[in-house]
Amino acid sequence: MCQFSRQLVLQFILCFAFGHIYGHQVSGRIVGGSAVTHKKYPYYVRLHYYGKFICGGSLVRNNAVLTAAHCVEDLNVKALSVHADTINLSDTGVEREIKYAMVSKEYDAETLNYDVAVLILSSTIPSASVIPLDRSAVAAGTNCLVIGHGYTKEDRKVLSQQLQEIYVPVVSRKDCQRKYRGTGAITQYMMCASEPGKKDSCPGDSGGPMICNGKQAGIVSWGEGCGRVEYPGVYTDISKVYGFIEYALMIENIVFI
Ligand code: 4AZ
Repeated sequence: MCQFSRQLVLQFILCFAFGHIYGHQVSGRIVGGSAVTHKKYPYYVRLHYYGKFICGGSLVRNNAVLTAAHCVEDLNVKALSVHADTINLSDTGVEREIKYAMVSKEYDAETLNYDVAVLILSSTIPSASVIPLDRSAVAAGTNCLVIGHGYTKEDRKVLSQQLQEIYVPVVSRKDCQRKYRGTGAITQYMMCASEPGKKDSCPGDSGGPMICNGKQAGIVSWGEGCGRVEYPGVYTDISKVYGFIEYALMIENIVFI
């Protein structure tokens, strides 16, 4: 849903042209992981809603966070906050509010196609460390890092107090489509990864980064259960939504006169 605001008239127009801008109002512990005991992933952020942890995210600029669209859809942007520089849920770390959130018009809440959002922070985090994005698709079999505070099992009982990390191999899109019973559920904007029955992402990890060869290649998005043998975790493929991210970060630099 697009929002009117005097200074944001141009953004409003661009909103129709490209995506949705959530201004003043908008709307998955890792399974088989190990605890992160020092701050080695300084680009990881937590997303909170009315003070409560909801999702992960990553700093792609010192004032911009990449997360999943399903983490922010229909939320009140004013009630969202980002917590950086912390690896324990009980630590506030560096906190920022959200100026606005951008979701592409391509995003489909039913299928989770194009599950990506860019959040512009109320002010910069000067000490921020950002993660570079991967413009090219990652080869099947590549071992990728996934981090998050999500559930440790699909029973959704316990969130990880301490940030967790896993390495999971990328599954080819074709194999993943087959595993999801050829329903067309796995689109060209998605990529899959898991160590079947052992390592996977889970609710609460959503929005968080998947890092392959030092670059962010995916965003935790969805999956059938967590850590199942038959179903890999599904991630937004950054190489396929790169244009949207670049555009969202670019219009943030436009000066309105
Ligand atoms: C979720 O609902 C979710 N096993 C995230 C990741 C996975 C499943 C569900 C992958 O946010």
